[in-house]
Amino acid sequence: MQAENLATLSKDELRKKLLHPDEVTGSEVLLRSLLLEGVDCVFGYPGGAVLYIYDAMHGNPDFNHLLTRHEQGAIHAADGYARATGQVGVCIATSGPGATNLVTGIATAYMDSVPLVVITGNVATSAIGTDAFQEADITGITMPITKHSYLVRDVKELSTVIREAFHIANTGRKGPVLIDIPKDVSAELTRFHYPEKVNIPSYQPTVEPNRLQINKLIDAIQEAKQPVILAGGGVVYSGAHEELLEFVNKTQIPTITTLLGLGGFPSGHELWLGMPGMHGTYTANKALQNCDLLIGIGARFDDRVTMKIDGFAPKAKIAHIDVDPAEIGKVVATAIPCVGDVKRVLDIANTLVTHEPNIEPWITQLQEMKQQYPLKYDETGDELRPQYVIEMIHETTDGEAIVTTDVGQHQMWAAQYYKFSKPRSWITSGGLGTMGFGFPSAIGAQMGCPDRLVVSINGDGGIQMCSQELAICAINNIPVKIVVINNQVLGMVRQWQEIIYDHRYSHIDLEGSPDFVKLAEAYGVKGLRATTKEEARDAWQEALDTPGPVLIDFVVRKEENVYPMVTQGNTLDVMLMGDA
Ligand SMILES: Cc1ncc(C[n+]2csc(CCOP(=O)(O)OP(=O)(O)O)c2C)c(N)n1
Ligand SMILES: [Mg+2]
Repeated sequence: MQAENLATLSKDELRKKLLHPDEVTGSEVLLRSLLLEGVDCVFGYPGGAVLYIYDAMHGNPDFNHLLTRHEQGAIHAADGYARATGQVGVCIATSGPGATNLVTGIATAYMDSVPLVVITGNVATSAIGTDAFQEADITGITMPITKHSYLVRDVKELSTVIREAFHIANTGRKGPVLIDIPKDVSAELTRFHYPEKVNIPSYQPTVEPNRLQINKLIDAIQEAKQPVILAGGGVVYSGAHEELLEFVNKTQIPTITTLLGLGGFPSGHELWLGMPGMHGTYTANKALQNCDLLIGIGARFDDRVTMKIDGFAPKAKIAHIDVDPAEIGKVVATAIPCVGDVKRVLDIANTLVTHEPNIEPWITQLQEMKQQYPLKYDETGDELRPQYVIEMIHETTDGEAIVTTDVGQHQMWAAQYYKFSKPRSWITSGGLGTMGFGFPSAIGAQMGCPDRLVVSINGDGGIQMCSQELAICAINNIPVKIVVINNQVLGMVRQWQEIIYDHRYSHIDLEGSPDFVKLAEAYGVKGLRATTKEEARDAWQEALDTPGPVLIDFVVRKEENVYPMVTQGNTLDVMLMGDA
C-alpha cells in the first residue's frame, strides 16, 4: 500500500513534492505519474527492458510494488484490484515474453470492461523492428484486446500518455490501455510536468443520455404487461446499484442479474429472479422468454445469456441502456436505445417514473415460479457436495465477503449459491472465461480492500494455472482464503462430455494433481483438507479464525453437475433440471 507519508498529502502537496524543475529519467516520470494518479499498488515482474524502471523503484519508499511469480499473476491481480475498488489496476512487465505473458489477462479485462493500465518495456527505439533480443510487437499483438495502446517514442510525451491512459481506461466503457515504453525512453532525461486536464478530441464518450430516449423507455414501461430488467456488469461499473434499486422499487419490474451483474442488485429483494442463461435459474430464463418488454441495463446480451439467439425473448420489445453505442443492436434488435452512463440514465428515469405499471399478475406468476423451482441439489447423506460448501461459505460470511472465482463448475455454483447483495463483491472472468484468474484476482482484491474478507473459489484444475502466487500471499501475509473445490476432474468439461458427448470422457482426469495441502505448506501457507460435511465446517471455521492466508482443499463428489442447464443450440426455456 502507498507509503504513509504520501497518503497523508493533499493533491496539491503531492504535486508540489513530485513536480520540481530538475530533469528526471523517463522511469522517474512513470513512477511520479502513477503516484499522481493515486496508484497505491502495482503488480509486476522485472526484466531487461524495464530495468531502468525497476532501478527507479529501488529504495523508493513511496512506491509499492508486488513481485508476482508470473506475469499472468500480475495482470489478474491488477484486474481483481480494479474490479474490487473501481480504480484503475496497474501492472508492469518486461518486453517480449514478459509482455506476451500478459496477453490472456489483457483479453480477460477487455472482455469484462475492466480498467487497467498495462505497462510494458520494449527494446530501445533504435532496435525496434530488427528482431532484437526479447522484442515483441506488443502494441500490435494486443491491438484487438485493448481499448487503446501507446508506443512511447519520446520521453517528453510520456507523462501526457500516462494521463490519457488512465482517463481512457476508466471513462466511458472501461477497459485496458497498454503503454509500451522502449528502454532508451525509460532512461532519457526530461523535465517532469503532469497535465491536469486531458484533451483527446477523438475520444468523447457519451455519458450524458438523451432525454427523448428515456421518455420512450418510460412510455414503454407504462404500456408493458410483462416487463423484465436484465442488469449486467455495467450497473456495477457505473456505481448505479442504488439508482437501479430505486428504479425497481418505483416500477416494480422483476429483475435478473447477469453473471457480471451479480451484486448490482440485492439478491434478497423479492423482485430478484436470479441469474439468466446457460446455468441460470428457471424463473429468470422463463421470464426472459415470456416478457413483453426487456430492459437491458449495462448488459451486452452475451451468448451464454441469450443461448439460441433466434428464439431469444421472442415476445419482447427490447430497450437497451448502455454507455457503449456499439453495443446497441449488436446481437438483438433494439426498439429503444438509451446511450449513456447507466447511473445517469437511471437517475433521470427515476425522476420521470410517476406510477407503477399494472403488472400484478406477472409478478405473482414469477413469484410462484420462484417458489416452485428454486435452485436445488441433493442434500442427503454425508457426502460432501460443492453446492454445500458454497452455501456454507455464504452463511458463515453473512454474504459480506469479496468472492473471486476461477472458471468451471465451481464458478457457476458460486454464482448460484453465494447470494450477493453488494456491488464489487463478486469477481469472476465472465466474457473470456479465463482459468487461472481466480486466485491472483483475489490477491489484487485483497490489496485494494485490506479490511474485507476475500475468499477465492477455485477448481482443482484452474488453481494449478496460477498456484505459484501462493508465494506472494505467504511473504506479504495477504490473508486470502483460498478454496479449492476439488472434484478431481475438469468438471465443467466432464459435464459436457457426459451430457452432450454421451459419456465419452476424454482427457479430463486430473490424476497427478499435487496434494494441495502440501503445495500450500511448501510455500509457507497453511493448508487444510475436508472430505465430509463435518470436516468442511471445521476446516472452514479454522480458516476463518486464522489471520493469514489459508488454502482449504474441499474434496467433493466428482459426478456432481451444474443445473439448470440449457445446452447449446437450445432456447432458454429448454432447461435440463437434474435429478434433485
Ligand atoms: C485457460 C483455459 N483453458 C481451458 C478452458 C476450458 N475450461 C472451462 S472450464 C474447464 C474445467 C475446469 O476444471 P476445474 O478448474 O477443475 O473446475 P471445475 O469445473 O471442476 O469446477 C476447462 C478446461 C478455460 N476456460 N480456460
Ligand atoms: Mg475440478
